[in-house]
Amino acid sequence: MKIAVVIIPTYNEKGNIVKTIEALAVVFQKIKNYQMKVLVVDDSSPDGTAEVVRQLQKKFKFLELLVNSKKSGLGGAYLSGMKQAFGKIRADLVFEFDADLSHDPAKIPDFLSKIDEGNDFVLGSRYIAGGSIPENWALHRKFLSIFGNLFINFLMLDFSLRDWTTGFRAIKKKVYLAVEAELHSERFSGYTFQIGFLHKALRKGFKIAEVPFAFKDRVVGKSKIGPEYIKNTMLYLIRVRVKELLAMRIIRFAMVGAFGAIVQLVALQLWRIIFATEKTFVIANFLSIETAVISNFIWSNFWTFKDRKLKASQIPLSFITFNLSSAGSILIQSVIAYVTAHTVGLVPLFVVPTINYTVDTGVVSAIIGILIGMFWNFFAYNTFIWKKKKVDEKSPVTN
Ligand SMILES: Nc1nc2c(ncn2[C@@H]2O[C@H](COP(=O)(O)OP(=O)(O)OP(=O)(O)O)[C@@H](O)[C@H]2O)c(=O)[nH]1
Ligand SMILES: [Mg+2]
Repeated sequence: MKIAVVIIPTYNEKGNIVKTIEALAVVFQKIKNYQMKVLVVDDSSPDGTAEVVRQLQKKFKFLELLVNSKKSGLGGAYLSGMKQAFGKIRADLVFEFDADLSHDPAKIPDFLSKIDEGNDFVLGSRYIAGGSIPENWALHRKFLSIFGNLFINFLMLDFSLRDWTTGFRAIKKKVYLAVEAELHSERFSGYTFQIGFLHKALRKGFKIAEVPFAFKDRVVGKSKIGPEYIKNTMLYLIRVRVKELLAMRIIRFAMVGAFGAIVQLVALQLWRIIFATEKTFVIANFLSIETAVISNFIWSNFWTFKDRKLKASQIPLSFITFNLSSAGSILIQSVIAYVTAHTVGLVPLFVVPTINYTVDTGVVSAIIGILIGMFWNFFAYNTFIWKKKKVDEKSPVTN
């Protein structure tokens, strides 16, 4: 029979742990297709939680205890607990479960069903139909909880999961094995462990499902969660998101392009100091474009296409091609501007009310021109300048 271990990290939960274990025992009796166990991971709680658990072990044979000599936060407790559960206890599956009765043990069979349906990871969710947060929570706490999770949905551009921060979870061994190897290299202090673990599992393509449950407020004992939790979770997510976006060539390309536009504007002001007259303005304009082109070329070579960096000997010819490609982009934009001006002309489309700004076909044609010009450039860079290396097909790119 498959073994499922409910891991309960505890720190000063003397007043809760008995009720929690008893409630789990009741649910375990109804589960027939898994051998259920509990592993309490206590960080030597000063209140003597471990001693209470030792007493309970006499009554409940499914109960195991792991005592860590020092407090290492929620992440540390779960890592040591999972190591023991998947190792010595030979679990196929673990649950993450709080000691404070916030998580409804009666939902455990629903998690198991989801696992049996082929999911690798199941989240107890407060934000899907059937789930809830305590009604008595203060408005600001409800607001933070709901919008915090919505914010994560938008940040990740992923709406398939609604409760990213839940601490009620079921995790298959293969997810643990895949994620754990990476967890050690990053210092997941305390509660960041939860969001980090989920994010990595998601990126590795595991099947993740949600089960609704009604979160209950702890009645006894103190919450260990502080305001730094929200900060750390958000910082972690923003950091990985920026990293993920910058790993995309097209994003780096767009950023270099946007920076080039700024370079061009600033350069124009500078060149105009030298070429100030109406006649020489053309020179200032040309030089500002060339300044931006040089900046774009350097950034593209050392950042956007850093994995296909040019050899010194290739640079002169590539730079000429780069200039031709940029000229092509300007040509495309000019043609689109010319064609729209001579067909539809400057037709007002709508007025932005508060600032009384008229959007006309000229603006639209400029935007379309820039976009097509960008597509052309990206295509040209990839095809003529920073060509995909032949060896890429055999060995993966390392940047
Ligand atoms: N072993 C161990 N357990 C911890 C540690 N920090 C928290 N826990 C346990 O982790 C579980 C969740 O902690 P809570 O403080 O209840 O945090 P929460 O449930 O997210 O927040 P609340 O809504 O305040 O209950 C509880 O069972 C805690 O006892 C720790 O450093 N070590
Ligand atoms: Mg709690």
